Amino acid sequence: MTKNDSKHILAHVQKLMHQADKLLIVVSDPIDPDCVGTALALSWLLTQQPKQVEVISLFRIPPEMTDFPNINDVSVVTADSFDFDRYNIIVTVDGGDWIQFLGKDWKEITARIDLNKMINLDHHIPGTIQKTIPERCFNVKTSSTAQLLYDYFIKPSGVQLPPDTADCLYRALLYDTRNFKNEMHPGAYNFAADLITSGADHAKDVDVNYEMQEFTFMAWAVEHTEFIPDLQLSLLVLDAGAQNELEEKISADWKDFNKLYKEVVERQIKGYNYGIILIDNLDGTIRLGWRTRSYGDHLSIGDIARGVGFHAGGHYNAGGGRFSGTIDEAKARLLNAIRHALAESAARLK
Ligand SMILES: [Mn+2]
Repeated sequence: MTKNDSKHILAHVQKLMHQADKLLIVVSDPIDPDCVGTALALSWLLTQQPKQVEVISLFRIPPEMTDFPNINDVSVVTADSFDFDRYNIIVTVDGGDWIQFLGKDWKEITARIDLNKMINLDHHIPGTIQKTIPERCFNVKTSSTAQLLYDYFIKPSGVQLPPDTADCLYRALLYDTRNFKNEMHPGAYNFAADLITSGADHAKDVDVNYEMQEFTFMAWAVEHTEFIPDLQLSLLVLDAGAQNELEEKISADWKDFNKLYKEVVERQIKGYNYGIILIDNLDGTIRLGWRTRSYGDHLSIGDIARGVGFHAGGHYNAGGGRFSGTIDEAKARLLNAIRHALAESAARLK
């Protein structure tokens, strides 16, 4: 997208929102501080104008999000019984793929929504939404979708943010950058400074603790991680047997508790630049998650995964994907492709 395209899209998207009187905002899976904070702040901004706005999630709110400011303003709904026709405009925030907003039945759901109503605001590598509605996807490489919303919508409008909305945006920024560590694109510190001026409480917002289950998961996972030094790779494979163990050790919701592992293990061990998790969804599909060290010239795990049959998206250094087939096949394909790509880049450097 050129700068000119981007300007044109922004103007188009702003006009569509301005003309609408009933707007729906949809948050993305994973339900995290950025999608929720952005959705709530956009909802606040539109309500000032004044417009009717509703924020929905088609996914359950995970336990670590239950104390997020104003989280009760997000209604959890099911797509089957939800009437999308009631709204003039539907805004999807912080995700590039339909599946992240509408779930795995997204094809059927998008077939019954008027796609001319849809807008996407995002800072990830563009995915399936961009392919369908390119003229209504406003995508900028910012620290967070929260920053995109602030820089291009809130700040230009000149309105004064209330402290609780500033907290929502500040928590989004802290989460997506892992407290100013990753994805610090231009403007991120100015954004933070403006939020503090508007009343965001840094000490409170940064005081996010992990559930005990996070530590239980990490201890178990470290023991079960394969460290493959020649591929600079740590790999955690969660097949049916591993999942049974985790269910007994933690609970049926064990998937909610891998954030600490991802942060600590996947890109912070010397020599291990790539961290990968493969989870058997037990429905013929495999879920992929990856982290790459942010600094340095590293392979794109997203490109590699797409090259061997995965659907993959997210950021260069942190993303996720899906593969149809067995977990052994997913693992073999990925490791092979990474081995090849590393050999190729080593040969290039010679
Ligand atoms: Mn984000």
